[in-house]
Amino acid sequence: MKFNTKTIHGGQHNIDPAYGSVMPPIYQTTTYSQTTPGGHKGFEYSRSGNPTRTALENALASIENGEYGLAFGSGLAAIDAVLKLFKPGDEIISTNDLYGGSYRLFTKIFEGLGLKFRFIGMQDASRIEEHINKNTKLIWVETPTNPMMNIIDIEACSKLAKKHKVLLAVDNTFATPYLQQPLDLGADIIMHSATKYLGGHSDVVMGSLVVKDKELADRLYFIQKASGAICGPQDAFLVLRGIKTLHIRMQRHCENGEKVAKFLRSHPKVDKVYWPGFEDHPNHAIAKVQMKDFGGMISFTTAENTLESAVKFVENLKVFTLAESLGGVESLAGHPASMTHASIPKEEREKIGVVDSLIRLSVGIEDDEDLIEDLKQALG
Ligand code: P1T
Repeated sequence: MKFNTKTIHGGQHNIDPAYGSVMPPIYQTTTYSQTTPGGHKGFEYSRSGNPTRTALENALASIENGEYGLAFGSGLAAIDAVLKLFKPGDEIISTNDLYGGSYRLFTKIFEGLGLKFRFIGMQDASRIEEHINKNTKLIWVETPTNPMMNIIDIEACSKLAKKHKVLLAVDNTFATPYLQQPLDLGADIIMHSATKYLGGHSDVVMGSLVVKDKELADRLYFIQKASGAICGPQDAFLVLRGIKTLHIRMQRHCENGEKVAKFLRSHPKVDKVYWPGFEDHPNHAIAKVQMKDFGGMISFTTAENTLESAVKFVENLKVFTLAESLGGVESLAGHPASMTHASIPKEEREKIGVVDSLIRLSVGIEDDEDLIEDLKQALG
């Protein structure tokens, strides 16, 4: 089955044997009756399993070319489950350019529990190997990175991970399986903030994991059940519905993203524009091979290069909404230094380019002329 068909039908077999409803029912239930202890129809308690969640988890596995999907109450809850695979003393190598909340979870929670993190630039994958030692258990990749839009070579990371027998996890939130399929490139775990493009309508907070390996899936399922950070059935339904239009939404996000990136680059009040579709983007060659298109996420700095100019710009927007998050049908603008990446110390974030004049855009699927007109008036 091709991707555009999988988004609609993938993993959805015999979803409602009772009445044949085309969408799975929302099983808003805590528990399931048993005829005798253990005599149930596959579900006993909704933390360990719920049919609406299962329908979503099967769809997630299908669109990522995986075998097993797991849905959680947020993207961070999904990352938390991955980190619980490890024990004190284990080391994790992570990209140094990543969502601020992931960085906060790594450094403020899991470092305290004895895991050790090394944050490094991964744009040149050959530099990762020198950080691997006998304690290394996981390489954590986010690509494109949030918010600097760096591209990391997943296949090169996977070769290193296999050589050293460590796991490779890819946060696929920005790209989505429409643009890149990390399991096919050798990754072991795909993580999503399903809050973003998978849900697609800014009405759900959710996270997911997809894997191919049965033993890894069993360990993650045990953590999901034992720690309990699951999503509810109503949210599972909404994300399942979102996934059905993922391919057409992504196509438009990419088209609008390209127009906005080119417009920004030509504007005198804009300094740098970060978007992997530009031929002179340092990782454009990898993006071209690894991704189907370049996405609708763009970051840029103002020509004035001051906090005030960035704040003034976001305050002047009318069609774009100033808000955290991304990946919904509506266009959003964010100021990473004070919003999504405020939990990264200033010296650390400035080293990777998250300066006070940086603005991040999640380009939505509105009419591109209205979006460009809005940016023009706000810059003016
Ligand atoms: O917000 P939550 O669903 O818990 O997902 C966390 C997360 C993980 N990974 C990436 C790449 C993310 O972008 C996020 C959440 N990001 C935002 C809220 C944001 O505005 O960047």
